[in-house]
Amino acid sequence: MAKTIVITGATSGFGRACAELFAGAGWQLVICGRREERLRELAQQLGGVPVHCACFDVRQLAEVKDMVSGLPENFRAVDVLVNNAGLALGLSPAQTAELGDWEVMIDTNIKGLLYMTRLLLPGMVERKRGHIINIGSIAGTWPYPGGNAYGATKAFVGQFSNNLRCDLHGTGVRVTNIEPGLAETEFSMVRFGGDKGKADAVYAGTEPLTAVDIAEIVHWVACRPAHVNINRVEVMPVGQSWSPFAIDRQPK
Ligand code: NDP
Ligand code: 8X3
Repeated sequence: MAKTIVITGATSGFGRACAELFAGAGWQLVICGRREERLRELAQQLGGVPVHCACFDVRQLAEVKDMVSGLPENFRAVDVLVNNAGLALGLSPAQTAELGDWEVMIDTNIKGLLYMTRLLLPGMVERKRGHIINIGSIAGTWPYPGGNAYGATKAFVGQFSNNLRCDLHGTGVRVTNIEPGLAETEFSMVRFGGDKGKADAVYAGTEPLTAVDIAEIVHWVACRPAHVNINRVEVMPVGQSWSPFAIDRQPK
């Protein structure tokens, strides 16, 4: 029987690439996002495998509950949940950042991920199989100017993933945190409020990761033998590495 994967944020970027790759590998899919039109188009394009479209906002617990309780019978035994829906808003320093942006990032990247995980885990534990694959970020480990609340939400995702491993000890349920670096998707358009010039500048003159690069990692992680748990994967493009610490030098 085909395995079932639930992918949040399937309307774009990593999530969409995951949907295409897993569908090609014969999995049946629950594709999630707020933009219904995009979900419908994607479902049509995937063809061949059973696809259930779930249009909802991960920040709304009631909507997440409705989605889970409304899963069609043949999609209920979820094998893999990819907690991918997420975003960064703004790149301002903490002292001038919009509090509202911080709240949206916390509600989406942290609370949305918690809701999805908490509601789908009991079934996985009962079936003694399942896999939570979280999409964290290098920003959860490595600080950068303007990364403030975004990076902190991804640090949460990393430690929550580790703690899940402890709670799920002995259940057979696996947990992985994938931590990508610079990757070209709609991420920067969202971060800069639709400013294409600013978004393009993020990727100018370098070769970033692609959504397919990340989907291939998600697929590899999900397809390891049942006794193998990949705890975390940190991945950057070759053209991205670390810089020296910033030193504030004042005139004598
Ligand atoms: P995209 O902007 O291309 O995709 C983000 C997806 O998240 C969209 O499908 C969007 O769907 C969904 N989403 C956002 N908010 C909500 C919400 N409230 N409810 C439901 N779905 C939501 O970006 P990426 O593919 O790059 O991002 C995917 C994940 O990867 C994010 O968690 C991001 O933080 C992380 N990441 C990205 C990196 C990058 O450089 N691109 C690097 C490291 C991590 P819709 O708008 O239709 O709801
Ligand atoms: C996205 C990668 O470095 O822009 O999580 O924060 S970064």
